[in-house]
Amino acid sequence: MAKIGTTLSQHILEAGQRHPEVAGQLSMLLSQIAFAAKILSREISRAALVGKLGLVGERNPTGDAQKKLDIFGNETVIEAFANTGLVAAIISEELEEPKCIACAADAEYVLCIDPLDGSSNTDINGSVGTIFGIYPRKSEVGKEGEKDFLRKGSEQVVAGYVMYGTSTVLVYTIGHGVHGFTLDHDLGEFLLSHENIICPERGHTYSANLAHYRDWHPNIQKFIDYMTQSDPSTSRPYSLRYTGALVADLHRSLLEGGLYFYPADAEHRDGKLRLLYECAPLAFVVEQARGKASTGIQRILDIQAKFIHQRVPFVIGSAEDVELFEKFLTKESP
Ligand code: FDP
Repeated sequence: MAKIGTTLSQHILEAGQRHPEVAGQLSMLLSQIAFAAKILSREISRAALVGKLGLVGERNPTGDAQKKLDIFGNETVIEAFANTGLVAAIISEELEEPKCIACAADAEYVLCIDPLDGSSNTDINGSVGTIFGIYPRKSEVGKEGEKDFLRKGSEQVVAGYVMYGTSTVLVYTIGHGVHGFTLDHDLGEFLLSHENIICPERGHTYSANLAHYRDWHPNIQKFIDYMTQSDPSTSRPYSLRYTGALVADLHRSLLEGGLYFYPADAEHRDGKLRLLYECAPLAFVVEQARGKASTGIQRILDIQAKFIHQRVPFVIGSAEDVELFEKFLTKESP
């Protein structure tokens, strides 16, 4: 058992000794994620002082207005990996096409990343995050590209997120439990603060954008009506907690139980969230912590991606809460 305060590097090293199949390059990959996260943490916290708040005036490949910090986050991640030879290609919310890394033609992995999740929160000093998922590379040398990413989330070997909130927390899984590290800014190190996170079987909060209530499937409306009725024996009514940043809302559900959902609505016919760099990595983390993640009908990690910026309806969190959402959606409501 590692001790609270163990550095991330030490923890990864020990995990590699216990699980040799994930040793070696994977620990270096996580170290680079942590390196990029430290730079982002610093820049997010001083963005208002160095002219990094606000919009760029462009839209990203899936149509979202880009913030200056979105661009900075994307450049930071790419630079963190550009000269390492660790990943052959990267897809990101901010990149139209996969970015092939020239010096890493024979790298063993590919990276899916949302450098700055919840960027609408940047200008109000709200929480934001980074989400990442790493897959073994599939393509032959020189043929890396989209095909490396069109696969199931269950093939991920590492996934996690960083939450830039009142503190900066990095949470990761290599398929053997979920562990959280808090950044000690003075030491410049991520230190173990949440060992072996287990998501409670059920919670008492839900996170969703209720502005879309009238557009949701009637069964989802019934779910909300049920969750907000009073019945102390089932912890109801559930309280609404919605920060506008998936990572922050998910972090709460992971630690305290509850669920987050973003279903299809009139504006988002396939849901809003992106399968490869938002839903699948978080699904891997939550399942490793004994929670669940689905579209409401299908397990997220079983979905075969069809294109890199694919969107899916999404529900994630405590196993019993997610199962209840699924039951309502499929009309087996109590
Ligand atoms: P954002 O667009 O600000 O990056 O797609 C990501 C996301 O934020 C999630 O982090 C967040 O939960 C959701 O979208 C917020 O969307 P709404 O503003 O439509 O509620």
